[in-house]
Amino acid sequence: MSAAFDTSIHRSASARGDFTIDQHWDHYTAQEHATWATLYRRMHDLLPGRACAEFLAGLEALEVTAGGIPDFRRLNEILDARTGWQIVAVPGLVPDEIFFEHLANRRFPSTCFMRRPDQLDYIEEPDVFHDVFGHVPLLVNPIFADYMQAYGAGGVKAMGQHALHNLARLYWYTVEFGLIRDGDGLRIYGAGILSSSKESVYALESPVPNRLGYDLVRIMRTNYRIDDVQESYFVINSFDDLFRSTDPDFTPYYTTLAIMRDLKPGDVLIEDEVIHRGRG
Ligand code: HBI
Ligand code: FE
Repeated sequence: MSAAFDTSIHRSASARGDFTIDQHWDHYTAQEHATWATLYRRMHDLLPGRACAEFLAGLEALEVTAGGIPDFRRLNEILDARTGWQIVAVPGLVPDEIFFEHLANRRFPSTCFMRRPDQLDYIEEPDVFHDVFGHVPLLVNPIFADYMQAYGAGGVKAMGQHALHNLARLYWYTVEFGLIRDGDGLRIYGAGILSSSKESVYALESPVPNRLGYDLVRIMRTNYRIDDVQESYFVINSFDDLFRSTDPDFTPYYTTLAIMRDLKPGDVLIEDEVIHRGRG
């Protein structure tokens, strides 16, 4: 059954202007909860030594476990007390301006449908496992929480400056596929990696992809692939560094970017800080 014919209540269109729906937690089937448990256990086994400490602390604080799809109302009590963030349920991808507007107001739009059992390894759209397991734990971290809000505010602004394609790359290479230094090792913080068992091993351990130092403008020049593991990962030193890199007004960056050529996902430049040069 394709998404277009899926009549699940967790994918039902919103009657509200902000695209939010009710999670309808009581409507999850035993099979949907079991799919969560399978995905959770598989990922959880891989996390020690791979996921960053802040992510693991967030999972623990939220009491997100293998015990089934979490109830957003319960998560929201904890999130609200920690960082003032809220999860709002949405039926799927929402329009960019709606997405940014939520983030700018410390609301994370999370899908609430569960992927089918034949989609354990890969699903193109975000589902509740990707959104809740991958994204929500870091919203417990005060600095990352502020970064996400700043990103939303920046998104609203970028739309008015015709630079959304540039800013979307920042989201991709940080929030979705970011790596962070931990002493002399690397750890994962990107939700797209942390919700994929294959990419959680690949991003850190494969000799194939590039691992390059974080550089804001360089990232905003770089195309990304949505259909396979990444060819390049960018490594931040800390969430504080990441957050502070978004302090300046991006308007002059967008002006410069508009006359620079875009980079391919696998490109390595002489000015890049090369942590690992891929054999891709
Ligand atoms: N909607 N539900 C949802 N989740 C996203 O991650 C999302 C979206 N709409 C737009 C969007 N992302 C993009 O604009 C950003 O990734 C840049
Ligand atoms: Fe995501």
